[in-house]
Amino acid sequence: MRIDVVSIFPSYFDGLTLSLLGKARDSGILDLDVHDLRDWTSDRHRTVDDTPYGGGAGMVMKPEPWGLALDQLADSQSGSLSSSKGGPTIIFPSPAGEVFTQATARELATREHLIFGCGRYEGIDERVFEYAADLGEVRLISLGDYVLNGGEVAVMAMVEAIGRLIPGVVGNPESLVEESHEDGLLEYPSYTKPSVWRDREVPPILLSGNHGAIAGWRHEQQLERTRVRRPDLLSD
Ligand code: 6GU
Repeated sequence: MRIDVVSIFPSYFDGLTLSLLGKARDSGILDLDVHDLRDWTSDRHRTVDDTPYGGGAGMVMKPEPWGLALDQLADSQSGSLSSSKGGPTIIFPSPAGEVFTQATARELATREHLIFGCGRYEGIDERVFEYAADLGEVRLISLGDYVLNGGEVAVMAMVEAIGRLIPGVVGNPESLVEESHEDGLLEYPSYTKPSVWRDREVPPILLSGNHGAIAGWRHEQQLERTRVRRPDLLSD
């Protein structure tokens, strides 16, 4: 999979390349490139924003650097197993977008080429989204119902969630299956040695060696936790 990220703060993403995903990059499974939007400006001040037409607070990101960035990055790998409409999947993180879930991550992990465009200021000139729709499939995606200063932190979360689902990125595929949200339920509680710690015992069933009973208990724990903490997950 190829992932391009465009941002005016590319160094935000240094951390991504350190972790789990660093290995995927080294092994060639994931080709992750972070780009500085200002590389597609041509004025002396490398300007990426301007005042909004119609007035109002804040600044809006100018369309020209985004147009050049998308032209170059969408071209750099066209064809093959990309979005449903051909071309890359172009994702703009936005609190006004669809909410990102594990299902979104699973869907995007099957794509050949993702481009993330991180907006700052009050947003990006609306025509950029229309233009991007001619190059690939455009998705506006939110991390949740709260406001961040820009898309960078959201994109880091999305790239990590997507990247770890690419076959070969997480060492043991079973560790993917038994996680919160993979089966629509929260994860069951885990314990390790010692069996008694500060007068607290590990649930005896886990020491029983009865694997069927343990699986049943874990599933009950998942249901109960989900009922208490996230009843919204059970209601549909
Ligand atoms: Cl994707 N961007 C911004 N700026 N704020 C957010 C968000 C994204 N998701 C939740 N809040």
